[in-house]
Amino acid sequence: MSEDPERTFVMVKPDGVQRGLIGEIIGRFEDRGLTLVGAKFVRIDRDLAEDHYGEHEGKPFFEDLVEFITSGPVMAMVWEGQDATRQVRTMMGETDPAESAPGTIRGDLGLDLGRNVIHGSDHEDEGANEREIALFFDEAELVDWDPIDDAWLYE
Ligand code: D4T
Repeated sequence: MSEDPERTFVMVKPDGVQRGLIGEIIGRFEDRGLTLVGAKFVRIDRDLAEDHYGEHEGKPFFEDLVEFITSGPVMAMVWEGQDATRQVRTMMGETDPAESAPGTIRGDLGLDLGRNVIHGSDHEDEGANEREIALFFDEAELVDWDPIDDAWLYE
């Protein structure tokens, strides 16, 4: 295991679910060497959506955002690994898929800002991980385990 493992919250949004991209996205994180420690396939209700996107309340796109994120099921996950939050954000690309580099999740799988396929906790927002993980998961729903390839992933 990494000397300094970190847990980060990731969610395949309703567009990613509807487009059948859950497997593709999970595969990218597995291939990178991150470890899945929690997963939940759920339909978010309005209260949870407003909590999750609280920082955007009052902005012009807030209503559409809440409407969209509650419009169908999402795949909520917790991934663990060295520098996991920042690495996941880099793998996701920019908020706007149109500005995202090829090779990133949004750069390969999306085109429109309002349909950007995936969410990951912001590594520049102190405490975002803990806050978002706690919104979606109880501690007992997160699984501590040791993948057999750890010794080959970390020096
Ligand atoms: P999320 O939170 O969905 O992972 O996206 P980001 O962390 O990359 O970006 P964000 O919080 O700034 O935006 C949240 C969400 O709102 C949509 N959005 C954003 C939008 O529809 N119009 C806009 O102008 C902005 C800035 C896209 C992502």
